[in-house]
Amino acid sequence: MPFILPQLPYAKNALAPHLSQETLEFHHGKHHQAYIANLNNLLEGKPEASRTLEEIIAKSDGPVFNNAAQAWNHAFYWLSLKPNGGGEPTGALAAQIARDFGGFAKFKEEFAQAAAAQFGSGWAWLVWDNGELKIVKTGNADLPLKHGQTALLTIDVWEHAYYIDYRNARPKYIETFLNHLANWDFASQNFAKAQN
Ligand code: MN3
Repeated sequence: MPFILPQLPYAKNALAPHLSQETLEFHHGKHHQAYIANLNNLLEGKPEASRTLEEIIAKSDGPVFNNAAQAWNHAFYWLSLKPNGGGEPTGALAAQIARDFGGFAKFKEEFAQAAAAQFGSGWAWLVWDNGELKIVKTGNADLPLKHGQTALLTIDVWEHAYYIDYRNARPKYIETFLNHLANWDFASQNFAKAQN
């Protein structure tokens, strides 16, 4: 059964004006779609084709890893965004952020810094790692799963994620993600699952 492009959890214009319909059409409809198509082509007729994305990511490298990881990363990224997102988490995740970063303002600052400092293409993540929250950045297709960490929230900082709407202004895109798009409900669900 070939891998299928997951549907966006909102309409293509639902994140405007922060991320335009055009960005979502290209980013989801072309870039994410291409990773899925490449992965299906690479795995055609091979035993890995029946494995889960996570299993393939754990055991592969090279082009198979790159396309499988990007398929996973993008599915996770779409869920890390929501219309009228941003703001602050509540409950257990908020308490843990206070414990591990010294407050949400500090978290926000460190997250924005990591996302801006990722040289070239990649991702910034909030992860659960060995009983503590951390902010990590990964290059190209690399992801927390490959390093024994549990992803809670991510921002895609490949240029294709923001160039249509923000041109070269990555910090502005990151600020907008934190203030208007970040899906803290999703991050809290991931945090709760990681506790079990
Ligand atoms: Mn992308």
